[in-house]
Amino acid sequence: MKTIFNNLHQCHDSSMELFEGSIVPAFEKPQRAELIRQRINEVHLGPIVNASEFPLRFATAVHDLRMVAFIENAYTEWEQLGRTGGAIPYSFLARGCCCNAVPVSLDGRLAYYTFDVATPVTRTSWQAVKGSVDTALTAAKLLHDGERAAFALCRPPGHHAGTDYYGGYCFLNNAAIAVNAIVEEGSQRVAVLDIDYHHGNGTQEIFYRRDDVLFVSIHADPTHEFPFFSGHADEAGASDGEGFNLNFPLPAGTGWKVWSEALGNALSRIAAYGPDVLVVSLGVDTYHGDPISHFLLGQEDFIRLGKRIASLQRPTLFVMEGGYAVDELGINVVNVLTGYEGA
Ligand code: SP5
Ligand code: ZN
Repeated sequence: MKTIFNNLHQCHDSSMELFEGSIVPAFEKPQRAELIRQRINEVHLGPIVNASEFPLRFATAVHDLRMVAFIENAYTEWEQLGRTGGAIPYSFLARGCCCNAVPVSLDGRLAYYTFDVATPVTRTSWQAVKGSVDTALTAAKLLHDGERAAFALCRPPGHHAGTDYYGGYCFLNNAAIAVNAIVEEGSQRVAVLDIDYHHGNGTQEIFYRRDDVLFVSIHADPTHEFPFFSGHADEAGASDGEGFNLNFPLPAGTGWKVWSEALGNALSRIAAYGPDVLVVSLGVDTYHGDPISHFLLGQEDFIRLGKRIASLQRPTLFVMEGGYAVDELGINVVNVLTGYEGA
């Protein structure tokens, strides 16, 4: 299959992250995309194609226009205040507040739009963020033009970004923007299978009231794991979307046996839905060696899961999300794709 790549990903390089009370090197770093690209070349998965540019309206069809503009311009304001480093909040919007107004000050708007401190806007982040959206849209276009499968090597990732908030290393929701574009191009039904270790809270929220997009996610139980406030089994969708959201929260220590049982159930639901297109939010932070996660999938399991996804026999768009064990990242990601192709 073809891979879509965008060199602009390098423009987002946030160097530092707050981890268990200490400042450590960022887990979500440019090397991730470069290593995946290297591995794709090593195993001759297929051609690597540069992303094309798409109008921003594809992003603002899914996200609040003011948030998109905020991400684009936050760093200019940050610098005008004489600050250095990445633009991050020092405060957050809490539940039960009386006023939902967007604050005027930059720190107020950071508090409003961001839900963690791991997603800093740097001087050039916007180029990478827009480039990542373009990567997903270019891959979606390939499917539209008749490819059976494509891999959008997106970076930064997207599935934690919702309509009007961002966080979890994600600014704009690449997968959701691609899904929405696919529906606008005429698909009646699109299914999203999110297999990142973390719940895809942003994607869930964006499609929660829609029945033309089925969202199915297998992830760490949010009672113990980030993003904490989304991903429970009883979140089934609302209004028109009721019954079109399906979560499989799993405990720490989950290995292939239990994980693949959930996958079987997820795939049954997707098969029953009969989507025109399947979009896979592909995180490999389920790997046993991942530095921030607690599932136990092995390198060979990623081949197995690729095969299982292929059994659906739907046009499939893989969109890169998380995975932080950099030494094995290329192997794990490409194992999913070769498992799919070899099935
Ligand atoms: C796209 C994606 O995978 N985003 C993940 C963001 C996770 N950020 C929170 C990391 C906190 C790690 N806590 C680890 C506790 C280890 N005992
Ligand atoms: Zn993740």
